[in-house]
Amino acid sequence: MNVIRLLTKKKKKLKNNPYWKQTMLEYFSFLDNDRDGYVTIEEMIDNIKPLQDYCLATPTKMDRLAAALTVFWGEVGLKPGRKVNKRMFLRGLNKLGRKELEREARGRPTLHSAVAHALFDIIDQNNNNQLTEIEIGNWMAASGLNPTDARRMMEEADKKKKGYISREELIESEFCSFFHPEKCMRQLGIRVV
Ligand SMILES: [Ca+2]
Ligand SMILES: [Ca+2]
Repeated sequence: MNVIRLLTKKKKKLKNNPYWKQTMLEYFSFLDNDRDGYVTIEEMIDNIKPLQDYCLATPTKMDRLAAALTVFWGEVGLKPGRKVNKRMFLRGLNKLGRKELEREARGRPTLHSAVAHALFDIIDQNNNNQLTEIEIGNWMAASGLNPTDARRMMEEADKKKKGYISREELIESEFCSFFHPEKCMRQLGIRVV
């Protein structure tokens, strides 16, 4: 393998993108609800429980999300009963990212899209395929975030100013934050080198 090829390969690693790394470490802290320095799949499933009340999600919707999360995070290394620290978390997401980008490039459904679809169905309380600011606010409150940030998220994701976020927009913006840090950075006005 020549040097140029090596460099290109190295550059593609998500782990080497400081913006991605920081975002994912913040996400880790957010997921590590009991603050013990580890995340587990059990903790992830626990974290989504408030959605049932805040978004009036049916048990079917909840089960679908739990199942999609189990597959997605399973590939990151979060198997039942296994504790994952920050380093393992980043390494696993980096590895999954490579596979997900391959699936995306081949036009195959990503594991991430299964999670995003299930999440969309939960946030979309009245099942009309549109996420309003109120529905997004409920989701944020269920996740322990400030529901007033719903407006900011609407402004970022609702590009055509329709007054709602579509399924495609949610999936795209979520996938982007996980596996296309360069796109996200550009959207946020951060210069990509
Ligand atoms: Ca924990
Ligand atoms: Ca709706």
